[in-house]
Amino acid sequence: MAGYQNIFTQVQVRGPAELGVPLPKGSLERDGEGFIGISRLLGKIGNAQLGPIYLGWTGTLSLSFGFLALFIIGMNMFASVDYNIVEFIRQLPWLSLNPPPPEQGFNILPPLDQGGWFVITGFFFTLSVVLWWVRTYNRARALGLGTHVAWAFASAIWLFLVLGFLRPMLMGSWSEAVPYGIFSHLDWTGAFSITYGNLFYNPFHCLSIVFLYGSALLFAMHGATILAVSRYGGEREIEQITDRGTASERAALFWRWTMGFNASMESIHRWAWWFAVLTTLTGGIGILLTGTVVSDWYGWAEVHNYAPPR
Ligand code: 07D
Repeated sequence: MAGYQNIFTQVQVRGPAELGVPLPKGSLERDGEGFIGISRLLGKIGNAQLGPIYLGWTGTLSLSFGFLALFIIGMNMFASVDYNIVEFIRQLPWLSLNPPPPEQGFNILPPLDQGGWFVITGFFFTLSVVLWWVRTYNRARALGLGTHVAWAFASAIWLFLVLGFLRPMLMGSWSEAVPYGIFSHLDWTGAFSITYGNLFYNPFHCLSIVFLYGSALLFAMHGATILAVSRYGGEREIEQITDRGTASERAALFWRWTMGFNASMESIHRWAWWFAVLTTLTGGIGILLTGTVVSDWYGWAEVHNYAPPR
């Protein structure tokens, strides 16, 4: 029976590099010739061919600003251990570039050692993320696709901007922003929850968790279903949508018979898209309300008969 299961890709295509469709007028050239040297390993998890990649202006600028932001973060961390390389590596998980202290308020550019570097980093990091968004939009358009990836990404950017810019702005202080560091951002998260009376009682945090866990569950169900019917060619989804007796129909029947309802080959992807998008959309709303509208979520929950009175 085990022989019928498949977890890793079984079939690999081998041949000369495939360069894709011609680009629309006004596009730049793609970079690279298409590398197939390590195809067997890559082919286990996806397409065996690496590249060519389309970098274009937005891609190049986005990567440049992203590396610049990372470089500033790294150099500040390096300075904090007196440029000692051993200590830098040893303490890396605990090093941090922190936002300006409360005294600086929402000062547009505080002194460099008072969070100035943090604000500059945020500027470049945001530029990098936004340019990457433009790239996802433009690449989709150039291929004649819908822009669903870009809009899903925009939902994540919404939460990113709420955490690092919009909420600090509404609170009138950069000190509210999330620090750049491994443990420091985790500490920030823990302290945020405690400061505002336990984030578990923020209904938008609840919603965000529902969609996050729901996304994982849906992904597991869909991934497993398609693998289970791949012996009938189920991964060739489109050809299967309307025909009887296909892998697609078996997959649908499996769920209808086990839980009474089945998504369709099309709608399962809408389920996935909405669950992922709503994770960060509801999350951003929850964070934006915290400290601005609601300062104690447990207290809020008591008033709304959502938590038992203390
Ligand atoms: C952060 C935004 C998108 C990011 C972008 C950036 C790059 C490049 C690379 C620099 C992820 C792109 C940039 C790609 C970077 C380099 C090299 C998306 C982000 C565009 N919580 N909690 C959530 C759970 C608790 C707290 C969400 C669970 C405690 C705070 C999610 C539990 C406390 C915040 C979630 C739990 C607490 C959250 C995040 C359990 C204290 C948020 C969703 C079981 C620890 C965030 C409304 C996401 C939020 C958030 C889950 C517990 C605090 C659903 C399962 C009680 C402060 N929590 N949490 O997709 O939206 O993030 O809250 O205990 O801000 Mg929580």
